[in-house]
Amino acid sequence: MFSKGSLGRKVLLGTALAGVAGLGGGYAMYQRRLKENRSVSAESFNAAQDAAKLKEAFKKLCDTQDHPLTKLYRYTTCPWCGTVKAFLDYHRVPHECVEVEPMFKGELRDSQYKKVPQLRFDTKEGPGPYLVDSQIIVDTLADKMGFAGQLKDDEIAKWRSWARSSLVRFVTLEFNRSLPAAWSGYSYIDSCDTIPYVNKLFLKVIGAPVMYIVAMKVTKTRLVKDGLMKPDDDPKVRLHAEVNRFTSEALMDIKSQKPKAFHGGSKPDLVDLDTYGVLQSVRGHRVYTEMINETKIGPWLTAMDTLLGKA
Ligand SMILES: N[C@@H](CCC(=O)N[C@@H](CS)C(=O)NCC(=O)O)C(=O)O
Repeated sequence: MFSKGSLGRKVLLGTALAGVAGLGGGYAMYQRRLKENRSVSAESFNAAQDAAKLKEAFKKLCDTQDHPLTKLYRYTTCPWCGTVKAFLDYHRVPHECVEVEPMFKGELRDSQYKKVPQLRFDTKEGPGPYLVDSQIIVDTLADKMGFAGQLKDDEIAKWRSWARSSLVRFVTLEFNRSLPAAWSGYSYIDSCDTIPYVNKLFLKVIGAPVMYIVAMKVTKTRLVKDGLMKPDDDPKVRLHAEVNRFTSEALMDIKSQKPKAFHGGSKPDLVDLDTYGVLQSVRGHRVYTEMINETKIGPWLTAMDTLLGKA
């Protein structure tokens, strides 16, 4: 098509080289990040916090006058962050969300633990102790707030584990099903005033291809290996089937075989909060709209929205 040495050929070659360099750079960054993320475990980081200050914070979590200045460090599109946000919103725990810029994570510079979600219980005097990892956060707060019984229930554990592993993976795969889809997934960042434009662009150029590759090579491979999908399955069809399974099985009263408003019965329990939280990671996105229009989840989502102050 292009003659040897022509401008078209040079541009094509230049573009291909830039693409390979970009992907190579993205992969190197991804590997470095994985290493950094694994350098401190959530358990050891939590254990190193000031226990007396944490105890004090837990005592006053919902105190309308004297509560800690609780900060939730999160990515809007992180499903695990969604589970913490849902818990805090439902239980009216006063908090402020800090949107972490996903490329350089400058907002986490004071924390040695590099994943989100993280809670920090600040006081008027200054920064306070952290509690990190979504399951540890939700379980710890549930225990402190009088819901320890739910943590011992096998049926609740089964559906929470489904929400936190299978559902998260199906949502991630459908969200990043193609390169343009992965790119569009970062559009939420455009409305974050705290994130500089250059970071936003960098995030899309490097982050979207990396997320696409991770979804195809890691998330899909695990789902296939665990027997949850076949290699040729359409991710959207599988996601919708899982969501419908939630409505027909988790929202069904086992004894009476009648549908119930929430897994928890007349009010949500940790299954409802975790599942809702995971799905909030795609709120406002095509994936969310299609789920509402093409599955049976709509009425439950609307009921949850009302209780969590989103309606
Ligand atoms: N088990 C952790 C998983 C948290 C997690 O992997 N969060 C992702 C965002 S969805 C993260 O922070 N990844 C590290 C990164 O972005 O560098 C939890 O439940 O909190």
